Amino acid sequence: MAIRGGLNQLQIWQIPCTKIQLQLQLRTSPLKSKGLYVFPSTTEYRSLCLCRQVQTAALEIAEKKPKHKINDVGAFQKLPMVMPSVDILYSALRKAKRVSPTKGIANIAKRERNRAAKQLDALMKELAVPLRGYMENFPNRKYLHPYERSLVELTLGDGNYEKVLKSVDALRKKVVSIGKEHASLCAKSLSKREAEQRLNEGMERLEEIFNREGKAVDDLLNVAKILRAMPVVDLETPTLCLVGAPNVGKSSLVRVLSTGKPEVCNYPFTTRGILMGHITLSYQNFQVTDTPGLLRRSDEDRNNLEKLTLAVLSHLPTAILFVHDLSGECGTSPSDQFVIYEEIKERFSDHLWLDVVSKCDLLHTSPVVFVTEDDNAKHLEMAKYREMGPDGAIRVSVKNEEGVSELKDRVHELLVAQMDRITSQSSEDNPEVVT
Ligand SMILES: Nc1nc2c(ncn2[C@@H]2O[C@H](COP(=O)(O)OP(=O)(O)OP(=O)(O)O)[C@@H](O)[C@H]2O)c(=O)[nH]1
Ligand SMILES: [Mg+2]
Repeated sequence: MAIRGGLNQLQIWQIPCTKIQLQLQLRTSPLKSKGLYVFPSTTEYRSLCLCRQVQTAALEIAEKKPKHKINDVGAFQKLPMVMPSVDILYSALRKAKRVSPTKGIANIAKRERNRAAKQLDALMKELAVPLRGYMENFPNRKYLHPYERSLVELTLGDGNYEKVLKSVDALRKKVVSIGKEHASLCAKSLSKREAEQRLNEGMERLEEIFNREGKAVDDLLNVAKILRAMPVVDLETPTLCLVGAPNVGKSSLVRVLSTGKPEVCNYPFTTRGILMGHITLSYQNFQVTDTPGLLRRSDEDRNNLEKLTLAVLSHLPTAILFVHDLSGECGTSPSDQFVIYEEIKERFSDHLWLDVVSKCDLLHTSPVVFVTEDDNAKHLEMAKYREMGPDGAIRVSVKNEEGVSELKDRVHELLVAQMDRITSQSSEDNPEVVT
């Protein structure tokens, strides 16, 4: 928009420039009475130079405005509907064949070549216009909200979004160039028969290229489907994000706390994406997100599921409910969970935080003996963690409902505090809105 604004300003500034130039020409030119265009003399260039300066100044003003606004979340819900490539092709062929020649051409050959050129032109446009629409309406990844930018990268694979859009644009360009080439051949035909032949050739070539490369459009349709299915997040609504190692019971807790019904299974990485649930407490709405589990490893070794979790924590204003499983059931030792916990806590120290020790029904009966336990981790804090979890952690079981009611109360308090944060943040961002 800023670029367009800049161009408009330039155009406005150019009007006096052209007028000055023309007036000078009319005053000085010996040819003025003949109404011929005369190139301005050197002195007259001064006015042009003046205009250039003005233009530059105008451009600078325009450039000071940000060229693109980083969008809020929700871009995926605004993606255009993509038609399957076969539908585009058949609809285009049907419409093109219905195009009739310009009225009033008596000569048969002329009428036929007019019809052929018009039909090919129509086919080319019917194929290219939807593709151009997609190119214009699928957002550039760099102007997406950082959270959605990460989703594009992590769910589609790095660079795939751009790759698909590029293929669609390449197809559009081919359609335009082939369509124009054949429409022009039709227009040059010398007989009715030749015009018909050229028309058939052109249609066949366009059909062939669309059949061969239309997969790009179908890929784009899939991309849109995947992105549209991403959970909708409202940045103004407080969000609770459940984090922890795989298989510790995060999804089970999401089911207990919210409307979200994520899959629960006894194996790691059951949760393979970001899932949203909602809670209504005292007439207030809150969001809950379930995330894939995090393992003890460096960022370079993390899989895309773990990266999704980190993207949520990095880019969304969430409160964290960190889930610790000390029962030895989940597959990640308590000492490894402690390391993950310390790392995440340090990294996201500005987030509101609550700790939960899950599966406490198992803790009474089964002592924690875990084969991958680190023998060197004997210091007090670790020993305490293995017994109790972090200080202040709530012990919960979704099996016998122990601690669930306390957890709900604490989650409510946490989300109310998160709401206060969001409100004060938005009043800092828009001081004039506060009365
Ligand atoms: N005994 C007992 N088992 C539980 C409890 N909570 C969850 N489980 C079991 O733990 C296993 C993992 O639970 P999930 O909720 O899928 O764990 P998760 O952390 O979401 O797992 P991922 O999505 O794979 O990271 C399932 O078999 C659950 O039935 C609990 O309070 N007590
Ligand atoms: Mg899960």
